[in-house]
Amino acid sequence: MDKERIKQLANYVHHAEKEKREIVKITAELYPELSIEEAYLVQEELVQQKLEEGKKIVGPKMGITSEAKMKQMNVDNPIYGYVFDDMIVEDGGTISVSDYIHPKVEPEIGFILKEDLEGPGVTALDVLRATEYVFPALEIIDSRYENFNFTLPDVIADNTSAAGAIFGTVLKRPETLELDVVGVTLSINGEMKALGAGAAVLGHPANSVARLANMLSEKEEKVKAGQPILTGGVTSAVHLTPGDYVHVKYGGLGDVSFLVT
Ligand code: 0L1
Ligand code: MG
Repeated sequence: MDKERIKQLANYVHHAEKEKREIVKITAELYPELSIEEAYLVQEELVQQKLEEGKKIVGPKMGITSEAKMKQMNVDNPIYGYVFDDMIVEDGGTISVSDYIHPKVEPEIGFILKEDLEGPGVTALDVLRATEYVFPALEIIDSRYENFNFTLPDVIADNTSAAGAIFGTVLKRPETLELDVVGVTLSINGEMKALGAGAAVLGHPANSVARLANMLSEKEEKVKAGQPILTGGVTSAVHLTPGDYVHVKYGGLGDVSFLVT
C-alpha cells in the first residue's frame, strides 16, 4: 500500500472522528483488501496526524481481549491502539453524547509499569514484576463505523474505537490482589447492566500487557514505564444515553463513575 493510500484512509477515519459522523467501513468499498499489517500503518498515520495537531499520547490500550469478542471476530490475537489526552474524562465527571457518535462504556483494569517492558517473550510474570500499580478504569469506545460494523483491519485503522478514558483514583500494588478474580459490576441509574471478572481479559489482565509488549516488539517498540495501560474490557460494552449515571465497582479496587448528558 503506498503512502498516498495510507493517508487517504487515515484521513477518512480521522475526519469522521472530528466531525462525529458515522462512516462505512473501509473494507466495504474503499479498500476491501486492507490487511492487518496495512491497518496498523493507517493507525500509525492517524496517530501521527493527532500528534501534529498537538494531542498527546496518554498510553496504549488493548482491544478484543475477551474470548467472546475474539470468537465473534474469528481472531486469535487482540489489537492495540492509543488513548490521547483529549479523551480523558475526570472520575465523577460528565460527558455529553453529542461529543461522540454512538458511545459505549466498558470497565477495564489499568496498569502502570515502573520499568519499560520490551518483547518478544514477555510473560505475565514479567509484567507483574514490572508493575508499579494497578487501578480501575473505564474506556469509552465510539467506533467511527456505522453500527459498530467492522472487520478487524477496519477497527485497527480506527485506533480500536478509542474515544475516552476515565481513570479511578485507587492505586494498588499488583501483589495485593488476585486480578483474575477481581469482580466488576457496571450499573446505570442503579440497575446492574453488566458484570464480569478480571479473567475475562485473556485469562488475567497481566497477559494483556504481555501480549502488548510482544506485539509492539514487532515494530521495535516497548511498553513504557509510567504510562497508564488499558488492558481490555472486563464486561461487554454498554451503550450510553443522556441521563445515564454510570457507576462501576471493582472488588478491592474501588469504583469509577460519570454522568451522561
Ligand atoms: O477496547 C476494545 O476492546 C474495543 C476494540 C474495538 C471493538 C469495538 O469497538 O467494539
Ligand atoms: Mg477497551
